[in-house]
Amino acid sequence: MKTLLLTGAAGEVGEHLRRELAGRYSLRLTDVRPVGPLSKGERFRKADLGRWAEVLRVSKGADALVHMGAYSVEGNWEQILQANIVGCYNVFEAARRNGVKRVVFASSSHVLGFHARKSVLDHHAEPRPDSRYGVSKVFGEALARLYADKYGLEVCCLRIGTVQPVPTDKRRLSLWLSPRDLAQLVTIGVEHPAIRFEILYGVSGNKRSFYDNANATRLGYRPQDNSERYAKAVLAREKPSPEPRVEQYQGGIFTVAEQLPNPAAARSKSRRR
Ligand code: 15L
Repeated sequence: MKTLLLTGAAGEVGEHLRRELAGRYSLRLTDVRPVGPLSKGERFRKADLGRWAEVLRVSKGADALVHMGAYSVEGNWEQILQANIVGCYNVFEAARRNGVKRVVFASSSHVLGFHARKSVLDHHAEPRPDSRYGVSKVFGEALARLYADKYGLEVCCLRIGTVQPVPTDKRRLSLWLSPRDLAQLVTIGVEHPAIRFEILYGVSGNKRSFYDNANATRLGYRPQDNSERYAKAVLAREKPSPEPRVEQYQGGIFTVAEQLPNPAAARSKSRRR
């Protein structure tokens, strides 16, 4: 059984992954916060991704790194810098130094947030980040590319939409990723023999998707869920934003996050990863 290091294990996405991947991998969990009760096959080691020595230590001996840990909403520059720029660098560099060949990197739909909602984007789309958070994920993808080209790391970047048990608003009907579809994508990222550097969209098979996810289909992704079954209920309670940019762009509230008294409120109903 392969050993995976899961960063960000205490976050919402981490919790879903732990449940979905249980029994299929030996899971080494890490986070700055404590995780919920451990199951069989799980082990926890606390680490701050901004601290090099800690990242080097927890990643030793893993077969693959599943890097979900991040400041996962818009934040101030210091927060983003530490968790998502320094932290991400530490993870890739630790993979290289420890000889961990495979990395699954949680990128985000927010690398593309200033594309219009009516666009359908494939994996060659030009990055148009909607926030400092989105910029940090573009940085992560660039780092992934560098480590793949220069050091032969095998990296699968998942541009994750919103991981939730069910989609909660109109924008997320286009971005929803069910926990079991997330697990399928992570498994492809860990197992697929042909991965060198790939960008896949982390969304379910949503009818209203913002994306053409042909690259994921090519690697065998067959989503089991589609947000459409929730569309009627979601649209019935949807209240459009008075701010036109929120409605116009794929990034929604992230496109105006700096104007909010608390930018982290741009997470809107979704918890930190
Ligand atoms: C993300 O990338 C965030 O990590 C998550 O907290 C949600 O806010 C999500 O995007 C979203 O846009 O719904």
